[in-house]
Amino acid sequence: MFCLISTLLLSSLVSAQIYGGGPAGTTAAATTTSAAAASVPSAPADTPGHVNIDVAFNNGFVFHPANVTASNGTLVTFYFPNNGLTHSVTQSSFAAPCTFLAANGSAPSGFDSGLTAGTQFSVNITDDTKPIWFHCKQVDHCGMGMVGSVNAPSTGNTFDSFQAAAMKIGSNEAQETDNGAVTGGVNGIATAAPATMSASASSSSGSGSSSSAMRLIASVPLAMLGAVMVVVIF
Ligand SMILES: *[C@@H]1O[C@H](CO)[C@@H](O)[C@H](O)[C@H]1NC(C)=O
Ligand SMILES: *[C@@H]1O[C@H](CO)[C@@H](O)[C@H](O)[C@H]1NC(C)=O
Ligand SMILES: *[C@@H]1O[C@H](CO)[C@@H](O)[C@H](O)[C@H]1NC(C)=O
Ligand SMILES: *[C@@H]1O[C@H](CO)[C@@H](O)[C@H](O)[C@H]1NC(C)=O
Ligand SMILES: [Cu+2]
Repeated sequence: MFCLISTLLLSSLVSAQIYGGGPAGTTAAATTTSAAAASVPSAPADTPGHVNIDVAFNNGFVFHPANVTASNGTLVTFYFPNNGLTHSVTQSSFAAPCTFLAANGSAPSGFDSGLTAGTQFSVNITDDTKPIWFHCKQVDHCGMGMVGSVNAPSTGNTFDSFQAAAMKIGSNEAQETDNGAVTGGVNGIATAAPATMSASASSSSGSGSSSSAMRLIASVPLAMLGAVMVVVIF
């Protein structure tokens, strides 16, 4: 009888854990997701000199955060998920949100990660007094509002009006060619093409190590619960 009750109790615990049925289950489910996502780049918390942005956050057509402030010398790093769909961080202009910023006279072209997945891509801010506008060049993403800005003004040409302009283009967005990564940029410089991120690469950026460690620790109670379950049932 006692054994039956504990088994029932445990199975409800386990299903709560799998389906996120209860408060404890929700936490456990979230932990499982993070642990499983360890091979998928996910933006760590910002640290001094590093601003981190999730691309396609929660599988949405968004950058998260989409509007950031970053001073000269700050490395803004984009984390691309590896979920079967490629995205890009492609510099554009306020006037043409969904169009790659081409070179013009002595002005260099914008940066472009090119369409990519499971990688990270960094832009070093070189003039924080001027805004950087960017979008995702994947078909229709820009027109769905997948745009972002660095150091956008709080009035006038704001991030909100930039995103509204992109969404006004909507599905009329011109399909862009993808020629891979373009380094360089205007008001910010990408020094390298997107690179595959490993757990150790994340640590060496100085900001990922603590969160990776926390994920490992957080996964321990889950394993223990599994062990306890096995002992009780068998
Ligand atoms: C950004 O570029 C500046 C100027 O080249 C350099 O001094 C700085 O170290 C770079 N920042 C990072 C985080 O690489
Ligand atoms: C190129 O730069 C000039 C001078 O700043 C500007 O008038 C012109 O509109 C620019 N062309 C494009 C295509 O942005
Ligand atoms: C950042 O660098 C740009 C270009 O050198 C410069 O014009 C600007 O004043 C710098 N920003 C600050 C806050 O010093
Ligand atoms: C975007 O960020 C800038 C600071 O970089 C801020 O001044 C502005 O208010 C923000 N705009 C929106 C719409 O959040
Ligand atoms: Cu996209």
